[in-house]
Amino acid sequence: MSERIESAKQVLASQNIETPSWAFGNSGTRFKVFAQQGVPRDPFEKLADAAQVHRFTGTAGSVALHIPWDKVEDYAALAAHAAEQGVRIGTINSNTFQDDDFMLGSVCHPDPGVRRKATDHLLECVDIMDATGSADLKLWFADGTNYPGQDSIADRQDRLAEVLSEVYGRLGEDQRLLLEYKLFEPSFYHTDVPDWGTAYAHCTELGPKAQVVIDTGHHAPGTNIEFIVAFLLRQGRLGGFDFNSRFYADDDLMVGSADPFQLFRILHELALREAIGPSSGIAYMLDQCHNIEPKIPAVIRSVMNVQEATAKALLVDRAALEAAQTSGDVLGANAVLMDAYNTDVRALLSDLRVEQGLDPDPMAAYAASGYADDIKSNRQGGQAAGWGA
Ligand code: RM4
Ligand code: MN
Repeated sequence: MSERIESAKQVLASQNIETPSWAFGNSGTRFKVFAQQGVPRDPFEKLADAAQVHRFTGTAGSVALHIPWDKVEDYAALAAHAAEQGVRIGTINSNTFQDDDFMLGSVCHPDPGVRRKATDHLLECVDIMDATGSADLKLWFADGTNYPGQDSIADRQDRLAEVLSEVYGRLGEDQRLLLEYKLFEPSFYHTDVPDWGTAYAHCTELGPKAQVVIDTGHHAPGTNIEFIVAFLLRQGRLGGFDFNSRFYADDDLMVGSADPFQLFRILHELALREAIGPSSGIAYMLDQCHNIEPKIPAVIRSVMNVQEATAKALLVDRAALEAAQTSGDVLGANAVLMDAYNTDVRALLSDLRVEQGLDPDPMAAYAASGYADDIKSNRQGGQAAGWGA
């Protein structure tokens, strides 16, 4: 056991969990956005807040941007600002869901002019990646239809493939295209990239730099997400995660809050294949928004939830599991997994933080830092950042 604890700590020390810039801005439901005090007014302030998460957890060293929400004049200056704060700019997320022209879709739109506009936006995102040094372009499309007969489902697949291939061709040597899928919303009859199979098929057609992203909130209830993880890992097509928690749909709440056991099961598949550290090439990202809870501590808590699930997954006694599996010991195999899940890993993680020169309790350390009060008093005036819908 102590050997497993030591090697778990090593992996945990190398883990990076990317935070989303939009988690720090105001957000809400379609009913109401409850504005919070001290919210960032621009991407520079979002990066400063994200840096706090890294400061207290030591594991959130990169921050995803969303374009145009995080549009700035000078991306090199933004990257330099990130570095000054101790973080770096990670994935660039595209946004083809908020322009009036995209009412009937973006990359799948029947009008080639609208598709051109959407494609140009995606190409602009790659330009931004060049300026920020980002490796990943993350694509999520709100495309789909609401009514049978509204558009040709098959033609829309062709249009999608054509745009993806143009964007793929623009990627640099070390850049990747991460394709996200989502079952429904904002379209409810059909979605153009509804599931992992569709995303996988398009990625395979494109080439090795195209990979699938699993957003944990984008499935039908009851979907076995760990199966998708295992399948994509085996095929070398798992590009990353957008972690969050769902209870009904795409809730985007704190990862590991409603179903920590699901998060553990996902991380178990990854631990089995040594796919947790940065050398795995899998981007571990959060895609969350914090509507009623304070944002920075919510992101800190989320990072800690991922760390706890990871630690438990790393503690699985793999030799005992394999022995039980090969001998057909159903209950024994299940017990090995549950033993790890039921282990209290909080002390292990506190020890690791102390070894890393961090406070053992990131939530308390952040609360004591005074940062929350500082931003409340310093960020007066201006327009608080939000989803800009
Ligand atoms: C989408 C999708 C994308 C994210 C936006 C904010 O539902 O999950 O990853 O960029 O929301
Ligand atoms: Mn997402």
